[in-house]
Parts: sequence; structure tokens; C-alpha cells
Amino acid sequence: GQIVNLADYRPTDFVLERVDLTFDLHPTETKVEARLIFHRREGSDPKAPLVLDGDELVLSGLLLDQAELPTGQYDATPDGLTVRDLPESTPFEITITTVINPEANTQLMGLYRTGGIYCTQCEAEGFRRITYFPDRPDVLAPYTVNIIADKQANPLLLSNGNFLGGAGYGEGRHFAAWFDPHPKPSYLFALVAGDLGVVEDTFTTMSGREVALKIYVEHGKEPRAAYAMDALKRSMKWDEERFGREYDLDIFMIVAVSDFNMGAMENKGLNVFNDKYVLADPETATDADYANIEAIIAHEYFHNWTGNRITCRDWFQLCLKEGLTVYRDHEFSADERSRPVKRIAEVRHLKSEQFPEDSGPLAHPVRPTTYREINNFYTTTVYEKGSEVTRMIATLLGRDLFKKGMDLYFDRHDGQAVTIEDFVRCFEDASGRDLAQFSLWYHQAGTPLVTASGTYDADGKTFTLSLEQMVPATPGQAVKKPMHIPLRMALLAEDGTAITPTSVSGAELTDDVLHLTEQAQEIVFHGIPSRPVLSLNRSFSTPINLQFNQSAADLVLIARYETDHFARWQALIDLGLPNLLQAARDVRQGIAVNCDSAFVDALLAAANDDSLEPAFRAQALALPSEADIARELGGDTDPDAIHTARQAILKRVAETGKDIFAALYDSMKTSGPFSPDAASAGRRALRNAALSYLSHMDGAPTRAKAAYDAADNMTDLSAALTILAHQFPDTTETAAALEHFRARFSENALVIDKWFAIQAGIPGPEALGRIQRLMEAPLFKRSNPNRMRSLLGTFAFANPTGFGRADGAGYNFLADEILDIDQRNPQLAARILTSMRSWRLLEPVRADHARSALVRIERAGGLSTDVRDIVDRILK
Ligand code: BAL
Ligand code: ZN
Repeated sequence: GQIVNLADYRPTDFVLERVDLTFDLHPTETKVEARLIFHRREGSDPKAPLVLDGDELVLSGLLLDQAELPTGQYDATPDGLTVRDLPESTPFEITITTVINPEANTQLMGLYRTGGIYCTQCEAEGFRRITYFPDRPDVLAPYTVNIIADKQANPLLLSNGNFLGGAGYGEGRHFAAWFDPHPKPSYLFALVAGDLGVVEDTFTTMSGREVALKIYVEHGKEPRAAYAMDALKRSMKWDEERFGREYDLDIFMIVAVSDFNMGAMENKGLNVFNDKYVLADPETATDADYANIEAIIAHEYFHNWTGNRITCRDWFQLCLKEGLTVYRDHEFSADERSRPVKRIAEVRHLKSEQFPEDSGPLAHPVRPTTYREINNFYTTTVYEKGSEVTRMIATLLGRDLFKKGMDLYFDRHDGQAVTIEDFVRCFEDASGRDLAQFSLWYHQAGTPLVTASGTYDADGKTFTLSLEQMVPATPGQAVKKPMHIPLRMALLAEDGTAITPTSVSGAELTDDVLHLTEQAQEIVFHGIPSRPVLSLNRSFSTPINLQFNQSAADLVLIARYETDHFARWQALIDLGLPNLLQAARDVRQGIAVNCDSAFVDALLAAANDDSLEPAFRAQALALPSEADIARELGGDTDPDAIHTARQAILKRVAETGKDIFAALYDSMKTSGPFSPDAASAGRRALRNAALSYLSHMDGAPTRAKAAYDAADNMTDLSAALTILAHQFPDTTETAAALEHFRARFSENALVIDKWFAIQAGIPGPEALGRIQRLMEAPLFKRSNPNRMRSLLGTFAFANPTGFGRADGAGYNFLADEILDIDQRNPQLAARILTSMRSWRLLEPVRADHARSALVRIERAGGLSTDVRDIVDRILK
């Protein structure tokens, strides 16, 4: 685990021309022969040795141009292979043989086995666990892959590209060959072999080529892949229409596997998916599952151009493909569903996941300059903030110039491995706009804080807006420069109509985008006939914290009249949050909780407004989470006080709105066969939000249990079970429902993950004992990442009172588990450990316990680089 610095980047001494791989598959002894053709790069040192990466490898054969090498000409260790005295000017072929053990590969990086099938995960540095290789994204070559395996156990032999042919191979074995003509880096390599069912379809591209589409799943699960196939075809169409991108092979394959560290992987022509993001039917998948499947199928497909055809020069550029591709999948979902509701969901996610990262010890720039373990940089900062930065470029340039910039990017860099600077230059060249200051979004970590205040001058008919920005210090970056912050805005009159100023001074205003570029700016809007209400950061045009003390009356006006529905939702949040924060402080002081009726009334008015789409109303009713409240309080966190406070506010809303909720619960019932479309999902979300409030009002599980018994789809069933378990944990109704759920779905791992997750989220100090008992349950499976995330991940990330119980037992328990998981799957261990990143915000007693648990991890022997990197940074 050495530190890698962006400044040290230099191209390889050798150019890789071609890769020819042969796999002779065996569960414990797979033989890999890699024939690599290189030539020395022009201008590079004529004496430089060839240095290849390895990870836990054993060399069992090495040839140079088909001849054995004298042992003095090379050095092989588990971590690398160095070959000296290579030709200066002619191409040469290196043939490397390694023998690897897929069955023993519990890291799930490289070639491994899951559910009896062979599969690979090579991003970021897994290929070096298969063979010695220049395992870096700027080494691109066409690949030929030959796979030999036992025919009965592995009727299916898949790799990237187009199928070349297959044949018998004697002794019950057979063989298949694949060729991928598109030069690619090793992280996009994939191989799958085994016995799987398939769902097939075709897609005709915009130039009239027919592409075979295949989704491989476990036998018997084929019907559950229908929605994924539908999402894939819609993604392919959308990418043609919106970005002009056509698919470029004869076949596109997706394989669903049940043991996977990530959500999915965009290997060229052969995506490998966590089956959680492929399999769905009404009985087993929630509306959220359907939405995730749609988004992730799209995301991986969109990588074909943003990631695969144009890839990253080095891993510091990860956001080049991830930020851009998240932006693309967000836009796809917004087009397929409701744009404002999608935006609200994105911002909720950004604030609950990325903002804490950006304000804590793991903060890093969207384009970092240093890392110790690249696996730890698949973060919400690289992905989601990276997407926000792309969105801001689109906002700054406008739709047409953004499209021109994207077209230029595809045109200029197709087939290359490039940098963020290359990407940004395309938009500068397309628009003529200087993006130097804007680029700080890639380089400066930390969520900017923008402070706003406005004054109206009735005599002069001017509205003066003072804006100030401050970017907080983050690890390694004490001092920041002012950023270019694009704020969408509107001025509303008392009747809610928009006011258009006659002129503006002090800042550029283009359409509704106000450009904050200085540390402080005073902007004067002229020709304002009456005191305006300012709606700032519409659609969350920029990922900032905004400090703007607006009166409740102004917020109510925005919540009622803004044409930007995101801004309406934000206004409701801004009305509610001070109440939640005050309630948390009051509980801490032993004072009775109060709640401003302006907030409750506005919330209920939105919930009851039939002109608003149900999904929006459901989003409005979902109050900020306990973690959101803790973040806004900014320190000295007492999870119990926050929980008690939030429950009190929920009860207050429930009691005031009981008639509205009862009416919604009846009227939002969907009829007819289940459909996962966004409108139906919105009705279910609103109905289940109403059920949750009604249950708070009832104070008894009767209604939720009846809803559980009546549910005919997983969305309603799991919503009712969550209400039962979280609001009424110790009742016979809840026990009966949990047992019924377990028995009904015990054969379905993805549904049982929900059963574990729901129980892991039950608040209170008994949570830890429950988790420990559940870990002993026959259905618990330590080797399965989804299972670990659903139980341990939910507990650590989403159960603040249980995990953060005052005696520190939750933190201690997590430390033991992290040390245990780290022995098998470092990536998973490191990911779950990030749940501790905000420990410094805890009140002193809990913070002390958390620190002790972290120190115990830090001092343990034999840590992986993954966990070592996270624990060191969290404690620093
Ligand atoms: N490249 C890793 C998985 C993804 O972001 O698509
Ligand atoms: Zn991605």
C-alpha cells in the first residue's frame, strides 16, 4: 500500500499492441496463459525493463518470442514481474503462465466463484490477480480470449466483444473464443463461465444494425429479468436520442451474480451485475428496487461511451467516467420518470451521503491528487459530486453548448485514455467560455457555504442581494480560493408570480442563473415593484450549504407558488428543519418539544394538494432523517435526543393531519395489476407515507398489521413491515409479520436481505443484541456482501440510536466485525468502516468510545491496505 501521486504520472515505456488470453478453467487450479505483444514506446529509455503488476500471483511459465528466458533476465514476485534486456526497436511477444485459485478468492477481485459460476471483477486493480500485466487504465489493446472448461458444468463461456466460435475439446471439455476489437484497459476485461438461464431480445440501432441482447441469471429466475431487459432497451434508445451514442458490438450481455462487491460493472460488452440490480417482480421487488435497476442498467450501459470508448488516463481521473456517467443516468431517470421528484431524491442522497463525507476526515477533491488504496475512492464525492459538477457545466453552458461540448469530447477523444483537463477543454472550446475558475470544483474538496441576505428598497425599487462564499478547510487543503457558483434563482411577488428585474448589476445573470464568482458580491436587481421573495438555488443548481434566514411566511410562499417543484420541496424542508433542530436541543435540555404550526400547515397543505404529483407529496412528507438532523446540528450529537425529538414532531404532524392521512390512505390505493411505473409508484409512496403517520397517531400496530396482511406487492408489504418493526418492535403483531415474511421468502436471498435490513434498522439500545442474534440465524451468510451490507451496513449507517448507543457497545462490535471481514474481503470491510467517519461530531462520551474502537482497529495486526487507509484517515 504505497502512496500514489498524480504528479508522478508518466506513460509506460512499452506500448501493448495485442492481448491473447487462454483460460483453462478449474475451480481451484485455473491455468491462465497470457500472450502479450509489446513494442518500446518511441522516445523511451532503450534499456528500460518491462515492469508488470501482480497481486498474489505465482509465475509458472515465461517465454520471450516463444523461447524460455534465462532466470537472470527476469524477476517474479507475487506483486510483479520485471523482464530485462528486451528488444530496442522491434515488437516482441511475452507469454506468461500463471495458475490461480478462483474458489479461494474471497476478496471478489480478479477471477472468483459465486453460486457455482466463474466470474471476474477487475476494476480497479483486479486483473493483476489473474496474470502479470501493465494493469493501468492508459494501456489499451484489443483482446482475444479463449476459454476452455468442463462442458457439463459450464455450458456457457463468455467474455468481452464478439463471439468468434467454439468447439469440443475432448474429455468432456469444450472451448469458446471471443474477440473484442475495441482497444480497452484491463479493468474492463470480463470472463463468465457456468450454467445459467438467459433472457434474450434484440435492439436495432439508429444505423439499422441488430444487436443481440442477453441477460443471464440463475435458472428459474428468467421472468425476473424482464424489467432489466426493458430498462436496457430504453437506455440504448435514450443514449442514441439524447447523446447520439450508438452501441458498437454485435452483442450486449449482462450476467447477474449474487456475490458482488459493487452494484455492477461495465465490462465491455459483458456487464456483470449484483443480482440485486437485475432481478425484479412485483412479489419480491419494491418500487425503489425497480428504480434502482433502471438507473444502474442505464449507468453501466452508458459507460460504453463514457468510460469504455473514452477511458481514464489514471485512477485520479475516476470522476471523468463516473461523475459523467452518473449525470447521464440521472438525466435518463429524470426523462423516464418525474424530473423534480428525481432531483429531490438525488439531493436527499447527496446531502445524506456526500455532504458528510465532504465535511469529515475522508473529504477529498472530486479529482484527487493522491491515494493509498484506489478502492477507497469509489466514493459519493467522485460519483455524486462528480455528477453535480457535470450538471453545473451543463447549467453554465446551456443545453445546446453542453451538447456541442459532449459531441466534441466523443469526437476528439474516442479510443483514448484522458484527463479531467481534456474533458473540460472540450466545453471551453465548444463554448468559448473560460472554465479555469469553475474547474476548482474538481480540485477543492469541501462543500462551499454560501451566506445570503437581501434588502428591499421600496423608494429605489431595488432588491439588493449580498452573497458570500466560504469553502471549509479539508484534509490537505487548508486554504481555498473562491469558486464559480451557478445559482439558479427567481424573485416572487406576494401573489407568487415571478418578478423580472429591468436590469441587474454586480453579477452575471443569464436566464435564471446567477454567477457567484467572488468571495463576496453585492447584486442589485432594479425595477422591482414590491418586496420580492427570493428563491435561491432552484433545482439545487449547485451543491452547497446555503445559509439564508428566510421568514416562515416567505418559505410558505415558495412552497406554494414556485414553478420549480424542487424549490417547493426545499422550502418545506427549510420550514421543518429548524423545528427538528430546536426539538433535539429541547429534548437534550429536558424541555417539552414544540412545533411551529406554519410548518405543519404547509406540510399538510402540500400533502393534500391534488394538483401535485403523489410522489412529490410523499417526498415532502419524508422529514429529514436523524442523520440529517445530526449533520445540521453540527456537533455534540446525542442520537437518542434526536430520535425522541423527531418522533415527537412526527406525532404532532400525524395528529394534526390525521384526517388528511386517512383520506390519502383510502384514495391512493392503486387498483388493477401491479405496474412499476413512476406514477403508480408515487401513489404507493404517498399511501405508505400516510400509513406511517397514521400509525404514529394510532400508537398501536393494528392498522399497519392490517396493511401488511392486505399487501399484494413487495412495496406495500415491506413498507408495512418496516412500520411494524420500527414503530412497534415489541408487539405480537410485529413478531408474527416478521416470522411470516421470513417463512414466505426464505428461498429468496434478495428478499431475505430486506428482512435483515428492516430488523437492523429497529432503533434503540436493544438493536445490538438483535443484530448478534440475527447473525446466528441460519439464513445469515457472512461470505455474501449483500447480506453483510443489509445487516451490518444498515445497523452502522442507518440506525443511529442502536449503533450509537451510549455505552459504545455498537462501535466495539463493529470493530470486531471489521477485523473479521477484513480477513476475507478488505473492500467490503473498508466500505462498512466508513460508517464511523463522523465520529468526531458525537457528544464526548460516545466520541470517546468511538475513538477507542477505531484505535483498536488501527492497532490490530495484519490489516489490509483498504482498512488501514480508512482507519488512519478517520483517526487523523
Ligand atoms: N465502475 C464501477 C461500477 C460503476 O460505477 O459502474
Ligand atoms: Zn460507473
